[in-house]
Amino acid sequence: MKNDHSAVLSAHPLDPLSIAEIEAACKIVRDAKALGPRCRFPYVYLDEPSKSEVLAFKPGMPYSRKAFVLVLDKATGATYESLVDLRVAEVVSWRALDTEVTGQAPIMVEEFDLCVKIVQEDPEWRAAVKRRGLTDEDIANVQIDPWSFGYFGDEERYRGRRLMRGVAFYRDVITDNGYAHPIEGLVAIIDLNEEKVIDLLDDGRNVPIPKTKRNYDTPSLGAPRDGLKPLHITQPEGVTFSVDGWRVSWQNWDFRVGFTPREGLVLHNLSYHDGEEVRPIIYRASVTDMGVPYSSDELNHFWKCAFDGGEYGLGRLANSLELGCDCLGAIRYFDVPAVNDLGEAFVMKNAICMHEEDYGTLWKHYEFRTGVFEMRRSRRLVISFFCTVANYDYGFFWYLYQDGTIQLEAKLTGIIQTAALVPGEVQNGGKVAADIYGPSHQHFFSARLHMMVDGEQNSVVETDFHPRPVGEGNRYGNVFDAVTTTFKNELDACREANGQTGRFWKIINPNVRNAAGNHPGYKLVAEQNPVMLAQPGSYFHQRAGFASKHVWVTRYSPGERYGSGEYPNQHKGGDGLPAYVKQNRSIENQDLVLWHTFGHTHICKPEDFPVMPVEYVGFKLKPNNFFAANPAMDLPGGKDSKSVSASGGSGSSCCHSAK
Ligand code: ABN
Ligand code: CU
Repeated sequence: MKNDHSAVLSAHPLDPLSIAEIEAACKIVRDAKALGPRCRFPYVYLDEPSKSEVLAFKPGMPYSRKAFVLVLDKATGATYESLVDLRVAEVVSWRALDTEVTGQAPIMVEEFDLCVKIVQEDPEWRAAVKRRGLTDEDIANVQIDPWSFGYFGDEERYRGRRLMRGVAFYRDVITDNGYAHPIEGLVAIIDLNEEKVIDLLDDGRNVPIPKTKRNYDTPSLGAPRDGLKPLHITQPEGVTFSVDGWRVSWQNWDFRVGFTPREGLVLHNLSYHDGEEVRPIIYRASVTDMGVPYSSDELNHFWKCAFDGGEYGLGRLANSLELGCDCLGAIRYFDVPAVNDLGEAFVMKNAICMHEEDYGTLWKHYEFRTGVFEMRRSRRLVISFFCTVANYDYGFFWYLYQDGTIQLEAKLTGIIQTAALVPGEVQNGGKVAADIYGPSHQHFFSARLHMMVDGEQNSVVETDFHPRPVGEGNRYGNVFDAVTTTFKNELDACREANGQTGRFWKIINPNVRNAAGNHPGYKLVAEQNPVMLAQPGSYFHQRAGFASKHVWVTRYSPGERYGSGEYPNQHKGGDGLPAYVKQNRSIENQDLVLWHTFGHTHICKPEDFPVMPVEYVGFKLKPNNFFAANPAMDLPGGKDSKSVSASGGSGSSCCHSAK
């Protein structure tokens, strides 16, 4: 590799771009393409090197270092994908997108503010809110939610434009919770590049604005309940994990932490030290999008179908946990280098949080005949981040356990989208207060698991349980059979969960056998499996096609990265998983990606308001024929267990930093 550019500060090909690399990438593109002042940088991230390069890498070896830079010229609406080779400080590829086909670049943070200004200044919109009883002074406090436009056919006046919808909420003072005061029946359609409202949709009903305050900031909540005694979690001897740059080792696990603006946290090269062997399990794991289609026919809501990953960016909107952490114990934070819309690098302080947690019983037995009593406590490593996408807050928590289990838990909290009740009308949603309801909706997460169980060639099998008919071999009617099929091609593997047959899926390595003669594998334990309720022909169904199945399996192809496709913003639909599997490639004994859709159908209720308690959704991957025995038999027990000690005494404070 020639000309090692001074900006390159990484130690491994998968390290996220450093601050210097981000700055260099933006400058190289800006200079090479003479970008004007209205050019923006919706994406700047590591262009991950090929899998073969990563797997062949050994410390000290040269490796490639490229940045993917998406440029949006607000003056013309032109959008360009570029690749910058940081080693030679050159733009090595530059391609204009036909955004009517590809979809628009994701919504940028500056467009959140821009949308408020554009709408608040629009004379027609001002007149419309005044008809609903607001004054000029009130308007400065009105909250405008910056909604992705969606797609509802090729209407001529919308074609080729970068659009957004603005929905309004009254606030008496700027710090009020606007979601308690929805302004119904009024939607502004904004051209973000022309910076103007191009359509104002007003149902003319002038529905009264709910005015009861439902604030949740500490002063508004008043005196808290009392009686809670301190609960301390301490690790007086320090933490069990070790961190080297972006690499983490803990209790036989080994992986690298990554982070992208769209997906947020990524786990790379997840492997397990099994005796002398380092056994790969997952090459790359992430949540590639989260789509939320709403169930409503109302003007303010019928078009709502947010892709919080692909349209907004789960990583880009990550919380900095500087202000107080969400986790207890000895925390190790990762600061994540990031970039703003102008191409200026900054550090997302404490964006990723990692710590250990006690998790109760791992294994236990009391041998009543001999009095032998053994139990081992379970501990898990938690790697997480939280993001806020306007009203909702999502936590993404990866857990690794000592028994080889891998888990992803998404935590859904924040504030529901609200609507004002029209007196005397029945609405499609759940009432949360006397004059407010929450339109029903679904949350669909698309996890992408590039599997590598004991090697690069894997297969996926599906098992259903069937009760065996009474007869020979089942005289008493108690026998059931497990029927297992191996998926051959991609179109065979677009599957739905089936509670009645107890269906499950395993990723196996058909080229290896364990001591019992079985192929080592990991079982996908699917937990929350809503199905897409929007009609198959609907725009929502087309645009969030990934949500029509719970499991998809694709042959690995580096360009197939997101369940909902590359650019869901204003995309007409059909991209992502439904397009990938149309190729119907062979998936038996191949380099495979397992995709899992999971989520939650949300019928709102008063308990969700003003801020909803966390709803947990996710999945597990459990070793199945992978280990020769319970891999946690060697855990220390009794007094040596190093596990939590409970006491009634006082302890030291929680939430301190791990070194
Ligand atoms: N949570 C989706 C969203 C984005 C922008 C504005 C409102 C809601
Ligand atoms: Cu919800």
